[in-house]
Amino acid sequence: MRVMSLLATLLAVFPTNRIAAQSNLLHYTSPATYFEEALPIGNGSQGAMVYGRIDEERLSLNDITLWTGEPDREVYSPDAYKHIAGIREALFREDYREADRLQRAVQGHYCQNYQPLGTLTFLNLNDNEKREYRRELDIERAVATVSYPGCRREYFASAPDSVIVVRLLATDGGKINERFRYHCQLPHQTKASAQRDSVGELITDGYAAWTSKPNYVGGANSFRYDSNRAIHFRTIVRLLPRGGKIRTIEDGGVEVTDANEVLILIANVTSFNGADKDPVREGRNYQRLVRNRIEAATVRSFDNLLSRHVEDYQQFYKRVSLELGTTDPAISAKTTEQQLRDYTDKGEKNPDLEELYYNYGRYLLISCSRTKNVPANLQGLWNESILPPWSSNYTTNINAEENYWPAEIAGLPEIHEALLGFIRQLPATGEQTARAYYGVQQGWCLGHNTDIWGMTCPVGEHGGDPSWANWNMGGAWISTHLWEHYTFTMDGDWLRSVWPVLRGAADFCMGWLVEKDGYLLTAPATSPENIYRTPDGYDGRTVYGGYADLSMIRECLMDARRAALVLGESADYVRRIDDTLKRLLPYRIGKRGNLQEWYHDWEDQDWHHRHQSHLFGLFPGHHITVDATPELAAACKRTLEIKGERTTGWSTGWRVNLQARLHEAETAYKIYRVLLNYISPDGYQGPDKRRGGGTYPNLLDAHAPFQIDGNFGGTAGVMEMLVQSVLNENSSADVRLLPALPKAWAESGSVKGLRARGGYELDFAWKDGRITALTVHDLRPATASNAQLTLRDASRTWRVKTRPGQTKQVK
Ligand code: FUC
Repeated sequence: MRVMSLLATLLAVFPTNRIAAQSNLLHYTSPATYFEEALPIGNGSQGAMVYGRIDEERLSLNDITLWTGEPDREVYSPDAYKHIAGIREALFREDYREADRLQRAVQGHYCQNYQPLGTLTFLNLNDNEKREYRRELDIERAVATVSYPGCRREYFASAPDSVIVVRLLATDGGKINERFRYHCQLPHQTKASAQRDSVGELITDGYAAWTSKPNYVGGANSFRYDSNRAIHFRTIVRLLPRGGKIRTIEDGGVEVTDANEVLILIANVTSFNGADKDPVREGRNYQRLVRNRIEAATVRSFDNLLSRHVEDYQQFYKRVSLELGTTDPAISAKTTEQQLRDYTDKGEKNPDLEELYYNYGRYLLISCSRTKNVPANLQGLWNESILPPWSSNYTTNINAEENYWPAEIAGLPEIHEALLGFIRQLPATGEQTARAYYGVQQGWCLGHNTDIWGMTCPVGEHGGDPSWANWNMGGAWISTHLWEHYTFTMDGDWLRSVWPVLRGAADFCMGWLVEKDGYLLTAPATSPENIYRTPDGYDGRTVYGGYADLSMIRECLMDARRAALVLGESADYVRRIDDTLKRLLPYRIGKRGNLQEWYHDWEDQDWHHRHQSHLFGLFPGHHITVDATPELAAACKRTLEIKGERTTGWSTGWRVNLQARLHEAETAYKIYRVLLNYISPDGYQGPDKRRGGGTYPNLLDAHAPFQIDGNFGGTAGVMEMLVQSVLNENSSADVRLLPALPKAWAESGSVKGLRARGGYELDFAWKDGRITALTVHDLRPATASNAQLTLRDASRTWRVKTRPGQTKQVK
């Protein structure tokens, strides 16, 4: 956005203090009616959805550690493993009905629910005009603003000061007159106070249910409350007016009148103290902590809080910048929502919007993933419901992992840490699950869901559909993140620290495989959440030799093998893995030319099913590639053709990555555009409503409903189109530049700060699809030895020798 005339247009449209580039700004001309229009802010632990309403503002608040439940200590079905032999027998005599029936015995309890914290509303006592209304989210600074005649409001969530900050500033000679109230759906008490016309507070104490079930089983009736159990919290909303008066009002609120400015500080702390700690008896001293945070933030000025926040946020956000082309200023001048509509309906060319969606994924991840051992959940951290869809939990057959696909490539390894730390805890319950449910004596495993308590058992409570409930490859899948983190950072000390976890995941896989017809395979197996149709017309779930399991096991074992070599683990162990890999049932290509999902070449009940887990080896795995296994890559391509284009948000995001790995530039781009399809807010019922997978007006991903995984899948997909990398066994790295650059972005573009496996950061620019400038930064630990890096684009190859700390311009 360097063109002068464009700048002039922007100035006219946004006469604010500063102008964010279009690829860093969401902007609207009306307040949010629905959640899917509101703007998310977050400091990685606390977050808010900002509606930006004039008459009654609504700020929905969250704390990423507020969940129902308690530590997961009891094994729900201790004898479940006894049923495995019977299921296997049923399968091997091809009695799939019986296998499906018996699978229900191998199920445990459901996971807990992520909970909303509360809502701060402020009722405007002025009769403000509604003209010239603007609502923006500047993702370069992580600040939301709302302005209308008489008032300007700013909102941000500060990580260094652990508070959400809102400032209401009277403009145009007006005054602030507002009534503040706090609402909470959980058992709670709110106390309002006001002192000496200078400070008011709303203090809320509350607690979550000690147990609950997901919306699709127990619903609201499953919630059990006991004030002596479960996660407790205290929220303090401190109101600091400048000028005017402050007083409490009858119904528990605080009123500010005739103020020139009101600074609002919001802090919350829960008693959650780790997955294995009782949140009451061993909980955090949340009441003291929250008081300290509020007092410490109060000492700072708004400007100081803001500058500390921006500096902190930008240390992550500014690591990457991306230019894919220039948008017509007439298009940029439209609101983000209108741009999204026109992009969808008119097929408008809008590289700034494409960059914005990409950048938004980085913004969202930084904003929701900075809590030790508590990763971004199904909605990041933004949730208003006590019964959120799928509990807003961690679903491990795609969603939890997809959230972190962009982390390493976008230069956010610290942000990945929330998930990596969480994975480290899983063996604590996962070893029990391996023994009790599967009779596997070594290693650990993880089922379909997990929660803040790190539960690992298969869900379903003996009534869940085996297509999702019985899947047990969560450990194999999620552990690949450990190796990925190593390949990007080359931090051997770190790898050693997680080795028992990675090895445990691999050990479970090796203990779970059985031999049939001379090959190792899993039995029982399911393929997330797909259903096959046998030649005699049975629609079944349970199989032997499912290829999704095999692809995840293959990848997990390959990672464990590489890690064992790096760490100098015993040769016997490496040999055992090698032997297992050799005997794994090989992939097969079905009669449609597709990569087979089932042992037999059966029909799918629905060929357009959203899951594509058997393509795991192509992405996020690495063992199917266009160069090394071209037939399998072609079968993956065919599978995706059969599946078609219309699917859920997360599935669309995944497909961008899959197509990028296939080097199918135009298809990857087309699917990225499908991901950016305009979808109406769920509550909107007008005749022109749009439903399905895509993107809501606030650019959050529509499954639908809202799930954040599609945002992260899309962000990862853009990077996968621009750079792909592998770490070779001899520690050299191969980087493919512009492996799937579509025509729409080919003319000219640049990217700064993407990371490559082997421990590198890359800056490069292109013209007409060819690299014109390339810089490599060697980020490996200082102790690493010199390394060899090979980079290539469609027409050239560069070989670079580097040492740690070095920056090289490649000619
Ligand atoms: C998996 C998916 C669903 C949804 C849920 C949270 O079960 O199959 O589509 O995303 O997770």
